This record gives sequence, structure tokens and C-alpha cells, in this order.
Amino acid sequence: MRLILLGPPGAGKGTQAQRLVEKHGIPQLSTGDMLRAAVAAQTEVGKRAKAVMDAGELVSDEIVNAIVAERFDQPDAAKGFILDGYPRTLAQADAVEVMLRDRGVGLDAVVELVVDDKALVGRILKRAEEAKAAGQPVRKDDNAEVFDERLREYYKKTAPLIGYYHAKGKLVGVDGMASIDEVTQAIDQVLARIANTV
Ligand code: B4P
Repeated sequence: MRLILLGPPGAGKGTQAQRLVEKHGIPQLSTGDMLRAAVAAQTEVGKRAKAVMDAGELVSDEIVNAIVAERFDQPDAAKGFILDGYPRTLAQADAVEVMLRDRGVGLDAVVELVVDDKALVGRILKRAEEAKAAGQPVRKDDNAEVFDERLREYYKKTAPLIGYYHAKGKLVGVDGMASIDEVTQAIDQVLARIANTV
């Protein structure tokens, strides 16, 4: 299975991707996690990405595409993967097409998690509060000011992907306002429907 999870920041892409990993035994390819790991390890990519991420903007297509292309070729991604937070621009979406075509594989579906903007910031602030209460580090971009910029970037650069994948007949919308378990059930139903039609 090859799946893209699409949605605004805080829509629940990472949350649902982790559940899909457990259920389907395929890896979660989260560009956010990969970039945060590069920042923590202070690699060249990490150094270039840090300020951009802290400001809530998108890291360059060149960097992100290169990270994903490398990850696609690791053995655990051979039988499928869940793309979480990638692609995020039309240029990235075009790059995925090429990467998949070069490897002779296709995309099964793009699941869009549909969530009201007002709920998103609440989720992000809650995550920050919970991390703080647990004595864990709080993400630099999990605050109200940076969140506004993340949402602006989403509408400007990522939302056009909804039309892009709709035109390809790959887009399936799921109500991301429901509880985490209900969203998981809805995604399971989408995947079951797809499995029955191939
Ligand atoms: P990401 O790490 O991808 O983060 P995200 O979009 O904020 O989160 P996500 O939608 O996964 O939300 P989550 O499940 O965690 O990106 C961070 C940054 O990395 C970007 O701003 C950018 O700078 C950079 N980046 C990443 N990919 C890039 C790319 N392709 N190109 C360029 N730059 C890139 O959920 C959030 C919270 O909501 C959690 O606390 C969760 O518990 C809660 N929640 C989830 N589902 C819920 C539900 N149904 N009900 C209630 N709460 C829920």
C-alpha cells in the first residue's frame, strides 16, 4: 500500500500514520520527523532547515525531495509506505510522481484529513502544554504565532494539492474533526474499499 496523508498542520497526519504503521506493517515516511532528526543531529540539511522550520515556513523542495528519494530506496519501504506531510507543494507532488514512476510503482490513495482551522490551533497548543507538563521538549513551531504562519503556508502552497489529486481520481476526504479512533476507522474503511476495487 502506498498512501499519502494530506491536511493542514495539526490535522492528525502523524497521529493516524502511526496507527497505520502498526496495522499494516509499512513505514511512516514523515518529512517533519526526518527534518527534526536532521536538526537534532546538526547535519548540513538540519542546519539549513532549522530556522525555516522554527518560523513555520516550508523547507525547500530541493532538500525535502532529496531526503524522500533516499528514504524510498531503503528496504523497509519496498512493499509500501505512508507519506505523512509530504508532498506539501505542487513541485513536491510532481517529484513524487517521478520517484514512483522510476520505481515502477503507483499510489493507492491520497487521504485528506478535513479539519476546521479553529480546531487546529487548539490541538497544537494542547500538544505543547502536554509536552511541557510531562517535562518533554516543546516543538519550537508549536505556539500560536508560528502556527498562524504554518497555516498560511498550508493554504498558499499545500492546499492546491487537493485539486491536483482530485483531478487524478486519487483524493478521498475523511472527517478529521471526529475523535482519533473514529478517524482511524474512517481511514480503514477507505482502505478496505480501495482493496476491494483492485
Ligand atoms: P509536520 O511534522 O508534518 O507537522 P504537522 O503538519 O504540524 O502535524 P500533523 O498533521 O502530523 O499533526 P499531528 O498528528 O501531530 O511539519 C512540521 C514542519 O516541518 C513544517 O511546518 C515544515 O517547516 C517542515 N516540513 C515537513 N514536511 C515538509 C515538506 N514536505 N516540505 C517542506 N517543509 C516540510 O497532530 C497534532 C495534535 O493534534 C497532536 O497533539 C494530536 O494528539 C492531536 N490530534 C490528532 N488527531 C486528533 C483528533 N482527531 N482529535 C483531537 N486531537 C487530535
